[in-house]
Amino acid sequence: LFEFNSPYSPRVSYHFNPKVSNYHYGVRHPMKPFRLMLTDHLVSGYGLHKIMDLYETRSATPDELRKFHSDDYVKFLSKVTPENISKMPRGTFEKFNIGDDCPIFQNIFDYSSLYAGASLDASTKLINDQSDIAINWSGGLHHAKKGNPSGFCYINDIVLSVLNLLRYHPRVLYIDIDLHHGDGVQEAFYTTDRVFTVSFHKYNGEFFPATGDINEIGCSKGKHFAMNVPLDDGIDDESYVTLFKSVIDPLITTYKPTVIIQQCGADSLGHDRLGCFNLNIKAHGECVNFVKSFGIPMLVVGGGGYTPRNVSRLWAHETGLLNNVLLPKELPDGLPFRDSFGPDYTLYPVLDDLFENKNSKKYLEDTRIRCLENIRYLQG
Ligand code: TV7
Ligand code: ZN
Repeated sequence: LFEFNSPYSPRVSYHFNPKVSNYHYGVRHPMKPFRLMLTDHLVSGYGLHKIMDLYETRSATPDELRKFHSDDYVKFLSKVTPENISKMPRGTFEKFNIGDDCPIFQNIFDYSSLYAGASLDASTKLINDQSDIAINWSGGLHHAKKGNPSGFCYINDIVLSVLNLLRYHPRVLYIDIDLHHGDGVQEAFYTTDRVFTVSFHKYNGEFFPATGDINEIGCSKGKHFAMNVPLDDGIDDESYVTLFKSVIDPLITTYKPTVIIQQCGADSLGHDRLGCFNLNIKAHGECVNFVKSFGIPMLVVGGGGYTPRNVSRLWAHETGLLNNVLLPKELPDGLPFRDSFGPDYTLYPVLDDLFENKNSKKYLEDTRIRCLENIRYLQG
């Protein structure tokens, strides 16, 4: 492995459970937990498992889920099956937002408890100072609400982890680079100054979940402790990374978080099945590496990502970066599912130029200035 020079050599823990990749949302559903298996194969194929602490994770308990989610929702999720859903009281579908986005599939509660348990384990490693960076690629399901699932997310593992971290950390910074707005996390901490949430996402007032306007900045004690960076189709590497760094640098320096959670949704990459941005793997990774460079304890989670081969490429690359390793473009020998990575069979295929960049220089500059103004309020 080629280690690059860095003044910071974090202790990295990797939290995974091979079982999570076996659940199915349904044949036509874009969310494929199978992408996690591809990711784990790339990570171990490149030998990264030898330089990190590996933890096979446990399920979160119903009591742990209830730290954020309502009693009746946790009970519903633990009881519901594809067979009994039709026999539930009238109004159940509507009440719990069940439908195409959030279907009831086999063992849905085991799936949700597993990815949530992994994020909880990872956050506990940070609290106990047993690692500097804890990774859970199966987590990052940022849309789930207190009383219902939303946008492919059933349990909000991020909110649960933030609540866990808040027991010991005075200030938590949440950074979300998924294509979609991190609405569930923003909503949960909208009125507190102990959690700063910032989300970069596609926004036009309609695109799911239709929130994340630049004017959403938090309220009461939380006013100025939420930030939204709405973007249009086709944003490219240079504009995204420049904007990201120019906002995150003063934000970290001013807010002085004691711990950072970064959601690394891979649907902001070019060529994503549900996406409309033009980011390449290295640009997305540069955002993660930039946050790492501050040397603050980090919980790193996954999120969206609907072209499985690119999701796994991205998260393997980012696992490398977090370990001060730049993975070579040649895929490891004997990689299971090698066929998935054709026709180029490399780690860094070109993913740009599908969408015209609709973010003008002027729009990006205005957005940057609005964000910096929001940060200035923190100093007062
Ligand atoms: C974190 N976009 C989650 C992102 C959640 C996005 C949506 C779909 C979709 C669902 C399918 C499907 C799809 C081709 C794409 C308004 C609707 C339109 C359902 C068909 N194909 C994350 C959620 C988003 C389900 N939802 O941030 C089964 O696209 O736009 C919507 C809502 C109503 C419901 N219909 C879509 O990345 C993990 N859903 C095919 C089969
Ligand atoms: Zn998304």
